Amino acid sequence: MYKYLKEELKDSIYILTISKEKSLNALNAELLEELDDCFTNLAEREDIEVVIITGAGKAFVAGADIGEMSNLNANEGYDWANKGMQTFFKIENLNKPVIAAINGFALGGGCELSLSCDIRIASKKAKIGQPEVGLGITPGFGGTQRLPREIGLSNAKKMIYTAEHISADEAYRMGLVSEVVEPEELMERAIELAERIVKNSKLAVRYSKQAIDTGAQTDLNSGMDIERSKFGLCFATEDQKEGMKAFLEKRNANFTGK
Ligand code: CO8
Repeated sequence: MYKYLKEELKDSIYILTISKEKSLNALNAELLEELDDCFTNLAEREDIEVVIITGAGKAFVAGADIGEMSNLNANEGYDWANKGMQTFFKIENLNKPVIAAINGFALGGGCELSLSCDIRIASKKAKIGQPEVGLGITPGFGGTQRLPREIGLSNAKKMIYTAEHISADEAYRMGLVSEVVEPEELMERAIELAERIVKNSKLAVRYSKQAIDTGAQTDLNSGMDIERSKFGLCFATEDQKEGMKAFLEKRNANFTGK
């Protein structure tokens, strides 16, 4: 049981709602600690295949807690950034896909949280931005690194230097989110995507995630090496045998994740 995280399990889909509505789900130390603990536990949960993160109320996450950060010295600022980065690495490297269902404000650390997820979809009401320079700081939970990797240097620099909030449609045009839906359809759509993922081989999805994420940090030839090795590993799994047999027998596959 967490103070700021609501958990819900729908078959093998785990829905995490960040619930600190009074401060628009701003990430304070306690909430960040809970997130860290939650994702440590999720890594062990073989019964869970996909994770969805959303926020309660009108925000996904309106950033790191500004009140808490306001009196930090340089060393403490470094440590705070480091703490958030470690947690977001846990999310990024989780052994199952994570979908960010961006329901409202995703600012600063909130945008960065969504960037550590595999897939981002947004409600039409979402407002996304990196407002840090307006507070006299840089993004510190991965924004200067993950954002340009997602939307290119120019778009990322525009967002970070101007500190402006962009609309969900603008985020879609930039490739920051993959889909924009009506607010009331957001969770339904996130669950639908998760269900589609669950239908496939858990192992093949996991290997794909590892290949994409590791490959994204390397050159094309090294990336191809990673792909070749993951592809080879698939042929040592029961899921590969079952997936191909099912196709040839014209039936749905019954994957076991082995
Ligand atoms: N931190 C703390 N409290 C917050 C935050 C926040 N990030 N965002 C909102 N709140 C609080 C408000 O202070 C307010 O509290 P109260 O009711 O006690 O006055 C409550 O939430 C509701 O907010 P508003 O009244 O402002 O609601 P509005 O609808 O008028 O405005 C906004 C919504 C536009 C989202 C506005 O609240 C806002 O601009 N919030 C700040 C957004 C922001 O700048 N986020 C970036 C923070 S910096 C960051 O995330 C850096 C990450 C890396 C850290 C690295 C560490 C070194």
